Amino acid sequence: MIKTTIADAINEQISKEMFSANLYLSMSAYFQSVNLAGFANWMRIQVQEETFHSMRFFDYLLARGGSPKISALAAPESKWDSPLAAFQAAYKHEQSITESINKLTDLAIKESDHATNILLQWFITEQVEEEETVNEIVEKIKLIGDFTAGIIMLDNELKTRVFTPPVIKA
Ligand code: OFO
Repeated sequence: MIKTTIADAINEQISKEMFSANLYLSMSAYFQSVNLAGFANWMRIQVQEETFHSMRFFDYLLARGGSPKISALAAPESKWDSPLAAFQAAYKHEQSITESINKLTDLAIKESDHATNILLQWFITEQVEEEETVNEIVEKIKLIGDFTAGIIMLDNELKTRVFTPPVIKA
């Protein structure tokens, strides 16, 4: 049976992952509204990634005899000044999620909850990838600058992203 302190922290993380999904869905709508269907597609796939993350915590909590609690979520922003501003906001958000995962890991170590610590190792690695991927796009947009054809080329590249459920090793 999982300790209440850990269960509460995991429930908070479930909400954060669900908020991430909503934030990226909102960004997807923004990109569609400025006719960047590839950027919009990339964000939609990100929604699936975040839903996967929240469900991983949800299922883990159930497996440990805890009770997932679904909380009300704040509304995400719905407008950004530019594709760069949106991706910079996504990068900043991912950094905050990394910090949250790190704090959760500190707690699991403090409470000697080895099983939760093992689960969190996957998320620690995943956050390295999340930050890297988003930052790569931020840097590409910066390189492109005002070159409209470059944005269209990047849009075409982002259009190809598909959701591949991560392979979880036992
Ligand atoms: Fe769940 O990694 Fe992004 O937020």
